[in-house]
Formats: sequence, structure tokens, C-alpha cells
Amino acid sequence: MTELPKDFSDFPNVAGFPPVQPSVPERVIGERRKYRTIWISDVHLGTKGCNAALLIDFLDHTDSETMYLVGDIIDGWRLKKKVYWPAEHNDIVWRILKRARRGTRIVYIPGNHDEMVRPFSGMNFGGVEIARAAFHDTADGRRLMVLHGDEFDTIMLAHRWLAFVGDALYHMMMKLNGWVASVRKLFGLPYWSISKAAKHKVKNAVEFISKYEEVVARAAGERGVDGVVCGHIHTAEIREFSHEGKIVSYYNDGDWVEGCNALVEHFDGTMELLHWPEEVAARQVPAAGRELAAA
Ligand SMILES: [Mn+2]
Repeated sequence: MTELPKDFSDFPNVAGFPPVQPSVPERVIGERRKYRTIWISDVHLGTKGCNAALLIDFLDHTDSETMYLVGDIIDGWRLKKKVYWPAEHNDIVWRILKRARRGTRIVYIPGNHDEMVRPFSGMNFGGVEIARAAFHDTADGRRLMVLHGDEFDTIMLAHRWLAFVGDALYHMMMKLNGWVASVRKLFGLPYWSISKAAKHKVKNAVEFISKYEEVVARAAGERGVDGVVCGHIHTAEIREFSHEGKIVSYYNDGDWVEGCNALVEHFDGTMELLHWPEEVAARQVPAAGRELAAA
């Protein structure tokens, strides 16, 4: 058995958990954009991939009556291997706990990367309710099932990683393709296209996402609800399916690694996907315009 460390001075951010004060002070914004409900997932705190700065910005600009954390908030898989916990990650936890204190109902539905939290379902930590799944009733009277979405991996039986093949990798393969082709030609080998193979994989990824959405929506339809909110595949989307003549809405709140999306419900029950990098960019354009005008 490994010996427990005497103190956690090597990991000041871990020792300071739960955080008393954030390292990035909470910005006082005159009027926060208020929503009835906010859903976020796939934050992956504890990894370098987490876009903490954008999420802090999002949390400082918005508010809601209810907030769902739809899984993979903390990446326990990575933390088990190596402790990576910058101060900004504490700041996110601090802001979520502060929201709960201010009166926002917070429901945390753990995903597969934070499955170590799942045994605590039914419990409440500092105003954060832990649940395995939830039902949400919208303002326009629809019932939505809320879950992380890894529950469908076993049904999908597909190569999950394909869903995460990025454009950069694809373009790199396209470049590599030219090299491989000329080397093969040099050795008198027949032409074989890496990019064609890669394209096939990317096409599979697109098909995988589409199929996943269909499978999740069907499961919701079978349970008799009007829609489903999930995360997991890091692909934000609003889609409508039909199940036995009834409309089933599929909502995916995306992630805070690449897309940086949130799903929100307005007070009339209208649902919207927010793309936070675009919101920040739109905010900066008029500011730059003012500077130009002043110059
Ligand atoms: Mn997941």
C-alpha cells in the first residue's frame, strides 16, 4: 500500500478545496443574462483540454433558475494518472457553489469520466444535488429526460474515438498523403491514398454522430418523454425526430473542450444553443470599433 502524503503542500490548489476565494475574481456585471435553465457538460476539469477561461466568462455573464451539469465535469480518469488542477479549475467549482448559495437549483448528473461521483446519487453537497438522471419540465409543458449519454455506448458498438477526429489531424493526413504517394512511387508500389482512408473514417464519424442522436432520441421516445438532453459526444445539436407519430427533440449541450457550448431554456420554453467563443467575439467587435472611432 502506498503511504499517504503528510500534507498536500505540493498541490496547493488541491489543499484549498473547496475554494474559499477564486483566483480570477468574479466580474460584477450589471445585468446577467437570465435563463430559466442552463445545461452544460463535458467540462473535463483536471485536464489541459478544459477551456476554463471561457467557462469562467460564461458563468460570470449568465444566470438561471436551474442549472444542470450533464456529466464529465471532472475528469477522474486523467486525475488518477496525474494531478493537474490549476487555480482556474477551482474558480469554476467556486462559481458553481456560489450559484447554489444564491438560490440556483444545481443538479449534477455524473458522466463516465466522473463516474466516481455516481455512487453519491440522491445526495446533496453544498446545494448541489447529485442524480443518475433527471426529468426536466419546460415552461411550455414538455418533459425532457436529462442524462449524460454514455449509457448508449454499449448499444452503439462503434468506434467512439472517431467522433473526436479533428480537422487538424485530417489536414495533416492530407499532407502526409502526398509524401506517402511519392515514396511509394519511388519504390514502384501502387498508389494508396491515406486521405481517402481518412476521409472514410471522418465520414464514419459523421455517420456515428447521426446514429448516436437517433439512438438516444428513440430511447427517449420509448420512455414517452418529449425530448432528451445529453452530452458525451462533444457535438452540440438540436434535432427533431419522430417516434410513433410523436415529435421527440434531441438536445446535446456540447462541451467546454472544443466547442464551448451551453444549452439554455428561455422563460417561454424556447431552447437555444449558445456558442460561447462567438458570443465573446461579438462582444469584442463593437469595443474595437469604439477604439477606432476614438483614435
Ligand atoms: Mn462522456
